[in-house]
Amino acid sequence: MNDLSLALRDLDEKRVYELVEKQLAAGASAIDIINACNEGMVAAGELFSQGTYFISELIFSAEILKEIMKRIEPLMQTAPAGACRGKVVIGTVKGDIHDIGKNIVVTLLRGSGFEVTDLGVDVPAEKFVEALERSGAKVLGMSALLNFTYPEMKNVVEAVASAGLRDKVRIIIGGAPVNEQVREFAGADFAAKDAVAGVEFCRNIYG
Ligand code: B12
Repeated sequence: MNDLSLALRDLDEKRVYELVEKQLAAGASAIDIINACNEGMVAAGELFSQGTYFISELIFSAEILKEIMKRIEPLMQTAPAGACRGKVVIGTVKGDIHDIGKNIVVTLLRGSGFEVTDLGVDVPAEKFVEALERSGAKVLGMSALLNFTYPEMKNVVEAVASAGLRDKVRIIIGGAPVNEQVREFAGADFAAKDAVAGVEFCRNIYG
């Protein structure tokens, strides 16, 4: 972990903002900053599971990260305004309200020229299906950070199949604990290790 990850883990708000400015001035990209923050958030999560941090500390870590995102979001706009590379539907699955990672994916996708329907958090399967039917998107992204929401991802994949859309829509999943086993369990096409991998996947689908 670098200084920024450690300062975020320790919830040293003032130092976090100073380090973001320092690293940007030294040439770090928005993605470098996000990756460092991600490590800090995972470490804060570990302190929570060990009982050192309480929910209030997790809420505070999320507030700090949201402030950082306000600062770096403008740096994530790489496509010319008005470009449309393709459509993507995305949301955090039912039962889960974590949205910082999903919002980063949305910002990166929009910044790369994709038209994104962001359904928000705690999204039931039928809402994903409706949005796919309405938009004609070829990619569905699901975010999930809680182990117990894995069956819900599978449920969404099955709902997409029941609506007759499974061969038209590629499904990606993401969120810190998501891996190849979860992908297989859910029946998704791709498990993204981070937001950049998700955007790459969408680029490949839309050529
Ligand atoms: C901040 C936080 C919260 C905040 C969320 C605020 C918000 N608006 O999102 C609050 C305080 C509300 C919260 C609540 C809870 N949390 Co919480 N939380 C976290 C924490 C510390 C950081 C999450 C985060 O924002 N990370 C930073 C972002 C940038 O990372 P990310 O989400 O992984 O996203 C990146 C990639 O994964 C990827 N990505 C994410 N989604 C997607 C989707 C697609 C399609 C793609 C392509 C890519 C992609 O892109 C991002 C950038 O690369 C994690 C720790 C961890 N290990 O992640 C725990 C953690 C996820 N929480 C946990 C728990 C237990 C809870 C609670 C149940 C606690 C409680 N007792 O109430 C509740 C659940 C509420 C609910 N029903 O959802 C556990 C989950 C354990 C598990 N695996 O099941 C964790 C792992 C902490 C821990 N170690 O115990 N939490």
